Amino acid sequence: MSLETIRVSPGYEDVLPIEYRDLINHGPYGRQIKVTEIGKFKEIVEEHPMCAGCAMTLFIRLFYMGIPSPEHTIVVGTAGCARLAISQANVPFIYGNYGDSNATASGLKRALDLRFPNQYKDVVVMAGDGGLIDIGFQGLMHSWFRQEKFTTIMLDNEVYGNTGGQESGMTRKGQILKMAPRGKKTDKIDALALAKVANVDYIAQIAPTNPSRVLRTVRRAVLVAREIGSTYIQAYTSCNIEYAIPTPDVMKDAFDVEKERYGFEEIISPRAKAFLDEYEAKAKEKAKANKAKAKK
Ligand SMILES: Cc1ncc(C[n+]2csc(CCOP(=O)(O)OP(=O)(O)O)c2C)c(N)n1
Ligand code: SF4
Repeated sequence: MSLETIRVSPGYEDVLPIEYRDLINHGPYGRQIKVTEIGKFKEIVEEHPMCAGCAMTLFIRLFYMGIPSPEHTIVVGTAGCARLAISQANVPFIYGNYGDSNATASGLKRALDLRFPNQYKDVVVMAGDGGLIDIGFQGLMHSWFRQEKFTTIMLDNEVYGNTGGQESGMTRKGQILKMAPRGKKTDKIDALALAKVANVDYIAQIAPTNPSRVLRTVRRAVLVAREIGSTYIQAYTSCNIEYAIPTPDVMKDAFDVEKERYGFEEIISPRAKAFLDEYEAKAKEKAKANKAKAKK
């Protein structure tokens, strides 16, 4: 996709649904969105069949606001709850087999680099904890060891939500679930430590309690993957159904879990840090200049 493929051919404006015209005229393409603009632009995901109040949908919505170039991004997903929303988004989506996401993304990213040598194309894997740390573990680790230049986002709801509550490697020890009635016997896998061992260039742990921070984290991860190497975001996105969290308490749970054991953390390699410092300083200068220009 590119801005040119999204734009309506002259003469066809009237026959396209208003939603599409809105997307072109008021969508987030070609510019950087701020959280404070919610309600004033056409979002990339507007409808989805996920459970009401699911924190994963909040994260996904914010993700699409954070990616630096939605018009040049492809998301790779797999079986699991997230794909119900990701497949409705106005950003191309590839549905890898359950467990194949990081292998699919590796091939895709390499092919895109060959096909579009003068245009960056961002690839992001967004999948559940089961899809990445259990069945997708081998593909995940090897993509990191090979330093493939794409971002992996684990939507860590600490359960197989989509299939009704089996334990995953990311479920905590002792946790009782519908399909783990005796409680999980082993510890939650430390996926952040695995990413460190594999020298992933940008690693972040986050809960969706601070929307601006989610946008910045997503942006940083995608930019580092674009220029430097593999990046990984592990996002706590509770499953209110399988963990029986009453809908009004979903955000309270996110704040509580963040405070207890899921605090915001960024681990950035020296080369990624040097890149981000320069990129963000330039972006700040540009924003300042634009503001001064607008005042005149
Ligand atoms: C090869 C294969 N095995 C099993 C399944 C069945 N399946 C679909 S979704 C899912 C679990 C999803 O859990 P997770 O990846 O943690 O995502 P969540 O639904 O919790 O977001 C399973 C086992 C499948 N689709 N393909
Ligand atoms: S089952 Fe859980 S993770 Fe899946 S959509 Fe429902 S609340 Fe969200």
